[in-house]
Amino acid sequence: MERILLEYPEKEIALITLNRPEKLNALDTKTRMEISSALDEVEERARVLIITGKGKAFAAGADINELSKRTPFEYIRLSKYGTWLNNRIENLDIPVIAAVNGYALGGGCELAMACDIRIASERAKFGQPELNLGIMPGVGATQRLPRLVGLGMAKKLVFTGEIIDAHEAFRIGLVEEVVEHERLMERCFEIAKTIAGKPPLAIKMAKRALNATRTMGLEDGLRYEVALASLLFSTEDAKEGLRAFLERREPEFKGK
Ligand code: CO8
Repeated sequence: MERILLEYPEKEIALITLNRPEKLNALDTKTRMEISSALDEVEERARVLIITGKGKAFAAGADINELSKRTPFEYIRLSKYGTWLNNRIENLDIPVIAAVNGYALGGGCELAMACDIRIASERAKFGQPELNLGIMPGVGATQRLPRLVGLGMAKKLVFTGEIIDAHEAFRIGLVEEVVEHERLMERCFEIAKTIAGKPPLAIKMAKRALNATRTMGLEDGLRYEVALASLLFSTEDAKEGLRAFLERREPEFKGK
């Protein structure tokens, strides 16, 4: 891998670091392909994934240099591939935490939004500045941003290209927590460890049910929740969790 680092710093916790700091981790096709192949491994080996960026950016967007060389026809493939990759992250069987260490702009903000949880350093900055370049968001922002911050706020950010700081991102619901820059990774690992201690099948089913809110109405979503919850109830982990509570001991989950 040239554009990313893939590590397992803690048991069952994977860390992907976008590693092209000299270009503010701009997301070119090579980077996206490396993320994609890392995901195949991570989904097998880890219970939680953290994505962050090296240097002063999480990712400053799609690689403008690469974009500028593409024909409209070639753009379709880029846009579809970036969208596919963000969907793959969103639908990964394990939770994904974005540790937003700096600029998360354009495609970088879209990548953060595809993650399940966003924790921002006080140095993080967010925005969808595509319109300044005469283009528009192409890998998810028009759909994910309104779902997180509301349609009006999403329109304001996309139409103005305004760059907002981490506290404003927290205020509007774009990130779940803001922490001191030095504590960013510590806090993300803290959350990751808590999640990794939960029964993995329950996490998987709960993530599926929660993600279904994107595509299902309330009635269908509630039916889907009943189906998944009923399936989960038949697992060994469910029996173990309930029994351990009654026996006043810590449960030992096996992912079965
Ligand atoms: N693409 C390529 N290179 C970049 C990018 C980028 N998005 N952002 C920064 N860089 C490069 C700079 O060109 C520079 O390289 P070099 O040193 O070789 O000249 C290096 O990174 C450092 O950048 P700056 O000198 O500009 O750093 P500053 O601290 O002065 O500024 C900013 C930081 C404000 C973040 C500034 O770099 C900036 O505005 N970057 C562009 C942000 C942007 O417009 N992002 C949106 C890109 S478009 C997009 O994401 C569309 C998504 C949909 C695409 C669908 C197909 C995949």
